[in-house]
Amino acid sequence: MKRKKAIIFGVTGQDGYYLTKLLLKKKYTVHGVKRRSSSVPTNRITSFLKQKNFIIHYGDLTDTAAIYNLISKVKPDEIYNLAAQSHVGVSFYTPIFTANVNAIGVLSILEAIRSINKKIKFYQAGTSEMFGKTNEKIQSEKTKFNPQSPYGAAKVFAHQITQNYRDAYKIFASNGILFNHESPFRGDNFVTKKIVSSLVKIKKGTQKKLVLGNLYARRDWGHAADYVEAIHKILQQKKPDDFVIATGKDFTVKEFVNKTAKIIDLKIKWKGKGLNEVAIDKSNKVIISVDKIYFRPLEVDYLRGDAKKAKKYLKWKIKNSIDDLIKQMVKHELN
Ligand code: NAP
Ligand code: G4F
Repeated sequence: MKRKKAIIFGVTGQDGYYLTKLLLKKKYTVHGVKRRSSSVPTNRITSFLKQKNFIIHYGDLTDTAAIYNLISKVKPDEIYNLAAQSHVGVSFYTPIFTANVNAIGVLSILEAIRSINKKIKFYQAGTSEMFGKTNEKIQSEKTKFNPQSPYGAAKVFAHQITQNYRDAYKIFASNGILFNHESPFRGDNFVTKKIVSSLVKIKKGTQKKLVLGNLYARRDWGHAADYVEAIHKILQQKKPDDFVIATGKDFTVKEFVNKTAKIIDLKIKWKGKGLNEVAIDKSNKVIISVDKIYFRPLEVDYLRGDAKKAKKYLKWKIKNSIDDLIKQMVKHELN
């Protein structure tokens, strides 16, 4: 059988690593797109670089001509757009860059598909941040969007333009609406990675303190390896559609800290309130504190997803619990 060809924009990121691994296992030829950088951007994907069915190209979502030329040259069956300025907090400092990449970049891919070959299937990496400030305790495909950041607003544009191109030009274009997903390969400045990495170092005695922002935000945290399986299944459906991918369980940042501390057997006790809240160790030393520098101008207080539709139509299953996730992240940090 002929190998399928996929382009992955955002191949050097967390999900790029897991999706490449999955597609190579499924006998795809994978064309990954990396940006030029002054440091090595391919750290996560070094294990794939020598495989003959993995080909890396330079590109950038802000370069419409480069996107067009790449899609014309590769002639893929499927395109997965995972590329984004993906940090919500940073999007308040770089709102125009965030919109250019996360919104206009998506339109550039869709325009290229429209003019090169409407049969190319397209996946857009949407996010629970699009729900933003919501009154619904659990969010599904039917929940209204109310984004609270430049990141979330740009992703709403991307989601809706993907639907427009699907309806107007009959392109197989689908959106995932993925809730937070983490892994040992998570970027260093996301809260789960920061917590696990810091607490492991504190336990080893190589770091003194962990400083966090809002301890009371609630998130629905899953494992990236499980979520890329859903991403792939979304493009294998008979018809293009949109799917929420989530665990349905939510925890506060503080609960995530407590779970991690328990797993690495670090005894902590919380005291104080607000910006003065701290966690102390058994010798009364402050090892966790709060600083408003990590608070955002607007916060999304809680996110918890309803993935019933994905479970029913994609037959998607969660393999890793939050405890499995933390244990894997801890093991990776210890190594
Ligand atoms: P990530 O680790 O931050 O990876 C983002 C990728 O996008 C990296 O490969 C990055 O390249 C690339 N990128 C950034 N700007 C680009 C540009 N201008 N042109 C081309 N590529 C660019 O993010 P992730 O966690 O894997 O998430 C993947 C996608 O899912 C993102 O679109 C994110 O917004 C979305 N999402 C993530 C989650 C989550 O919880 N992880 C949840 C919902 C949706 P560099 O390596 O060079 O920076
Ligand atoms: O880990 P976070 O930065 O992830 P956030 O903002 O939820 O965004 C992630 O998930 C989205 C899906 O819902 C993705 F679309 C997005 O690309 C990204 O992957 O922050 C989680 C929570 C926030 O409420 C934040 O305010 O943790 C809180 N937090 C508290 N202290 C902190 C910190 N976040 C970070 N990054 N660093 C802190 O020190």
